[in-house]
Amino acid sequence: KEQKKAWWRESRFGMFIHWGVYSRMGQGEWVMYNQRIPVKEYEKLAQEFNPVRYDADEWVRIAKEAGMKYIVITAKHHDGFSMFRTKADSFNIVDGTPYGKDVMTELARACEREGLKLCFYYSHVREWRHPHAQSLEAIDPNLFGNYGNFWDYPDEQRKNLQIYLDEFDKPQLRELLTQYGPVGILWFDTPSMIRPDQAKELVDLVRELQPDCLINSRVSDDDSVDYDYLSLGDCEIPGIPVGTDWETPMTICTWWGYFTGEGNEYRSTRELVRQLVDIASLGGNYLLNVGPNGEGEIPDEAQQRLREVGRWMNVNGEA
Ligand code: FUL
Repeated sequence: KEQKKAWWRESRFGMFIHWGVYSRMGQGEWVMYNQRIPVKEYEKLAQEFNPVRYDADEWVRIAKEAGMKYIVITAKHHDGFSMFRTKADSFNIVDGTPYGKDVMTELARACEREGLKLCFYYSHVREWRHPHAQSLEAIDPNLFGNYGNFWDYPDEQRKNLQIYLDEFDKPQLRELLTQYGPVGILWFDTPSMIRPDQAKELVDLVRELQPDCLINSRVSDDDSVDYDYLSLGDCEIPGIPVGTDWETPMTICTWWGYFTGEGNEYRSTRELVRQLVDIASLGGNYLLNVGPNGEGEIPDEAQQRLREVGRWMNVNGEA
């Protein structure tokens, strides 16, 4: 178990990528929830998703030159759109868009060529498209509709998370772990509402298919579920050593998914380097996010900062 974590411990720095059909709208990955967009309406976005400027080699080059050693990309976020080839559902990049190709195949190839680990973010509980994904209301009636799709599916009592897990998570995890070669991490998000026994079913599946694949702690809130390292809260940097393997998910700007509106501030290169040093000195990993646009490009502001971080790494980073 310790052995399989060696690459991750040595890595220290990874690239997080939030990319999906929402990227076309430029309003972040929560746009469906924030605007209460009905499923039928949201599905139309896929018909216009055509990221012709996507170049996996270029993305991997950007990550590598910044000194990053692994890439965690959103295979499926809360909106339920699959950015990979899947039989579970046609709302996916291959069958549901004019682009018609599996972006993960290219990314897996490019990562392998350059020696970076490919890892998948997977939203295993929170989902706005599937009628059986629950909202927090299921555990507390005061939390009406919280983070679930209550506008299309208002009747919380009829929802049964197990159906969603069986119809989606399990077949899709199987696909993600068999279609692209070795997967570095299955980055689960977010644990709310999943029972420990249900989370264990997912963990067992990952262990069975790829015993070396790491699992982050967001798979479950329950400590009896066997994960490999702790994901801290979004953008959380601890002040003291944590005492176990941990990672900070951080955004390079205000949002995770591509955002063009007001109030999206990029962190300065100085701040990014500072965060990297703080985190590494406390023994953690720094997972820094970029949000490519609907065309498939990593925004210039992000690229420029990553180049500067890379220059700093060349001088100061460990080989
Ligand atoms: C959160 C998600 O809700 C955000 O959209 C983002 O993916 C972040 C890394 O995790 O819980």
